[in-house]
Amino acid sequence: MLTLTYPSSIPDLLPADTKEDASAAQSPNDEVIIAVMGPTGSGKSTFINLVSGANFEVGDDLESCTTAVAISPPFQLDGRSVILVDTPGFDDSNMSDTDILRLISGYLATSYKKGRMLAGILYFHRISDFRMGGISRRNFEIFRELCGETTLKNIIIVTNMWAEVPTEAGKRREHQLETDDRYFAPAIVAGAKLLQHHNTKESAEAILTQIVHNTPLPFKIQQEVVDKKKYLDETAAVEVLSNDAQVMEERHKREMEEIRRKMAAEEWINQGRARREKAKREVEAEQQRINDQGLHEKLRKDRMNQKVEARLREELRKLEKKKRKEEEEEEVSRRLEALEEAWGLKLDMGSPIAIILTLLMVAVIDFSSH
Ligand SMILES: Nc1nc2c(ncn2[C@@H]2O[C@H](COP(=O)(O)OP(=O)(O)OP(=O)(O)O)[C@@H](O)[C@H]2O)c(=O)[nH]1
Ligand SMILES: [Mg+2]
Repeated sequence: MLTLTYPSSIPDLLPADTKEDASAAQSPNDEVIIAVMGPTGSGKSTFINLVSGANFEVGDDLESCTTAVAISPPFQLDGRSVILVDTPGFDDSNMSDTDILRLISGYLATSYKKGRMLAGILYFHRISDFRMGGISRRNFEIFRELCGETTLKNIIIVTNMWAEVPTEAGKRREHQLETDDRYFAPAIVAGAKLLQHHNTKESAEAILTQIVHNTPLPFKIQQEVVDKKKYLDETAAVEVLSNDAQVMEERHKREMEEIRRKMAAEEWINQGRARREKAKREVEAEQQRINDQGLHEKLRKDRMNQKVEARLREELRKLEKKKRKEEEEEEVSRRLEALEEAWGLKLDMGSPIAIILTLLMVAVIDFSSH
């Protein structure tokens, strides 16, 4: 028995002509190769062990079991030498679906490159599953993209675990799977078969008999990767997966964007607040400066005004004094003239009598002006 394990990077680098192909040693060209695929825990390894005598590990708990592509020993069936290829199931508890697809497509691509074509694929589905939910449907969708349309006649959808469900309920589910467009109906219409497996060797052989004489056809992923030299990431099967991954990535991106936007908005608000506060402080400082300056100016002006006023007042006082003196002098000379006239005198202004009279008159004038 040969077990092939493909590092996850190999199919990424497909077209697979650069990697050593372990599958080349698997069987002579006349051997019929049939791959067994389906969700984890659907009974693939159990089926292969039962019919081929292989001893693949079978899961007995909730953990996924098969983690690599594994080839059964050849066994005889209906005159043909048959080998079965066990594959890890999607929804593995330890590996991502992308890694599983890498393993499977890595095997399919390299064996196809070596001229080993599959006679068909068995796709396992537990009839005991009372629902074929989104994940099961998506798994089958990936499988469909891996196979392509034209090879569906080489596909058998195997329902098993019939003992786990009341017969009538099982039949109702089988009918629904067969006829409902959300499930297997489109694939069946396109040529796939739906067969029951009852966990016996005879039942397993009856299923394989339906496929061993098929004309091997290249599956879509083999054509994409080998013939069209596409990278695995560009294949339709990966697209189904990457749609999920894309949705998650986009959601993640949106959330990150939202966080970034909020942070930027907060930063902007904080910066704005800081700018406003700074501007406010500057305005206040400027205001203060202007006020201080105004006060100084006012004080300066006040001081200046006071000085001017004092000077003006002094000037005025001097003028008034001068005017008063002139008026007094005028009055004195007017009165002296009146006296001269009254007394018929002609006073010499420098004479003692004139001085005495003048002083007297000044005193009188002063007295009367007060
Ligand atoms: N009742 C019943 N149990 C089965 C049948 N086939 C498998 N089982 C049980 O289902 C469990 C899982 O079986 P496996 O053969 O390991 O399933 P698998 O599809 O190879 O799982 P992975 O390797 O994880 O992908 C085991 O406990 C089996 O004993 C069946 O036809 N009927
Ligand atoms: Mg297994």
